[in-house]
Amino acid sequence: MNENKANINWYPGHMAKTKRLISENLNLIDVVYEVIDARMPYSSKIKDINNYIKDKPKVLIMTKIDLCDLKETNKWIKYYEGLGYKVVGVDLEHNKNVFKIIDVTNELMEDYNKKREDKGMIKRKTRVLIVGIPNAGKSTLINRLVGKKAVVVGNKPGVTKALSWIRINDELELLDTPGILWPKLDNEIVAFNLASLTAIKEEILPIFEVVNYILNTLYKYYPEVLKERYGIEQLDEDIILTFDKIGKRRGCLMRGGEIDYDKVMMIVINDLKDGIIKNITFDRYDNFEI
Ligand SMILES: Nc1nc2c(ncn2[C@@H]2O[C@H](COP(=O)(O)OP(=O)(O)OP(=O)(O)O)[C@@H](O)[C@H]2O)c(=O)[nH]1
Ligand SMILES: [Mg+2]
Repeated sequence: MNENKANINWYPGHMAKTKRLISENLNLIDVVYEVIDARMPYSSKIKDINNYIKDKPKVLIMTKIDLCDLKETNKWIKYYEGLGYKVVGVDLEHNKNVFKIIDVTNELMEDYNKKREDKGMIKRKTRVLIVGIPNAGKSTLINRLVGKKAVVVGNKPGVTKALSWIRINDELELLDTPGILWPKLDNEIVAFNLASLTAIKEEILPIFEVVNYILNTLYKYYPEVLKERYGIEQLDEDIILTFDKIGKRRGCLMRGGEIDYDKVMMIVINDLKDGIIKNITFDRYDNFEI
């Protein structure tokens, strides 16, 4: 893959602004929910997060468990637990394990609440900040916890535009925030994982390179998916030939019978985006140098 695709300086002003607003609100916060995508437990974790959420108690929430390869993702769960994180995996599509988060939050607040009680003070609402990369499922998580559609969600990065407080019940209040990244996407694998799994907009990286990366990654770790979905047993040395095969199989033909490559690329991108291709984890613990 092309070396100079790394070091992508893509850090829009609204992300810097969100970070500033988070810092300004930090003194109101008791607990932080750091939301990451179970299909990329390393790539989707904000690299400089400790710089601005300091030492607040944290819960690491892995969304999209229903779409991941649990065998691989479990290795990352163990890794993060080993670092001292409280990790909760959730499937927000089917509302699984969501209330485990509340139990963990209550555990984190137990000492603090006990101290208040001992001093004769009334129990205070727990205020939680939710942070994570774009499209990780932060707002969906809030809707699940509140039990109705309280905030706007969408299957593309950049849906939430402003910070907003949502009351869950008398004991819990959540601060939803827009997705953020870190200033330099200097690790090529991380950048391509983010693009492949809908955390950064398609146009940030060349779409051809992204699709090439997706096909190569599937071929390396999940060859059966390529076979089932696209009838491909082996990638061609010239990836265009593989595009041709996908195009023929999926009827992406232009007038005159030529392959419509834009359509082929969108089919692959959308198969991941829509969760049609699942049971996949692109970050491989065994191959990573952290
Ligand atoms: N299959 C599946 N889809 C999920 C899960 N969690 C979130 N999604 C989907 O992921 C997409 C993004 O959800 P949002 O809640 O809008 O993401 P966000 O983190 O708030 O994104 P921004 O506001 O853009 O930063 C939506 O299409 C959700 O339905 C999950 O656990 N499983
Ligand atoms: Mg959102």
